[in-house]
Amino acid sequence: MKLYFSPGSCGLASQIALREAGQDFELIRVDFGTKRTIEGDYYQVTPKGFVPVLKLDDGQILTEGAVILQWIADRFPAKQLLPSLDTMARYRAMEWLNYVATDLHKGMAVMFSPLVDPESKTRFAEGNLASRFDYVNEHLASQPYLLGDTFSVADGYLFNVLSWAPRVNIDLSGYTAIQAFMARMKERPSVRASLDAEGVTLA
Ligand SMILES: N[C@@H](CCC(=O)N[C@@H](CS)C(=O)NCC(=O)O)C(=O)O
Repeated sequence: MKLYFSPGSCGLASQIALREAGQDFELIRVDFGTKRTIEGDYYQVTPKGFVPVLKLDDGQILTEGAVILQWIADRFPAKQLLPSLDTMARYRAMEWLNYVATDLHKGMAVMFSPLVDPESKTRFAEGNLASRFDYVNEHLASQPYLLGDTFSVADGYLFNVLSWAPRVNIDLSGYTAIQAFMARMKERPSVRASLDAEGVTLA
């Protein structure tokens, strides 16, 4: 398998999931500025031009982070990275994956956008994102991981997205359960190895 990524972006969650699944994979770095990799034009890999992309051993391309995470969990079920299909617990997991992908990931993306002025970003963080952080913080106050007592790929995605906060001047220090979650995640060998592989150091 090949995982196409760019350091510090949303491919980290897929890498964490592959490591949690105990899989070997090749990391291919995408230059966002040129949309090129060591292999050439990234648009030949995916016309979307986005990371993450997982290239499967049979050559098929899988896009959309939340879907890649589910593929990894379902492909390696012994690792129990998500509840089984056809259980209500699985739909709870999908609720979280969707929430992280849409409300959090794409919300945080606003904070990176060169199309949005700094004042609007501040208003957006206070008027939109803060309530999302409140919700996550309250949820994590009573359990160590999003789905309960054990890690799932949704946790890797949440960690990935929340780790961007200092880069966009969002202060999460007042959210004590989120802080504990981030510290817990940083202790996981999969997370450490993924950050190292990307050459990313978190504050
Ligand atoms: N819908 C996609 C969005 C992925 C996405 O937003 N990727 C960003 C990085 S976090 C990207 O590749 N941006 C390319 C660019 O900025 O040039 C998914 O959920 O996987």
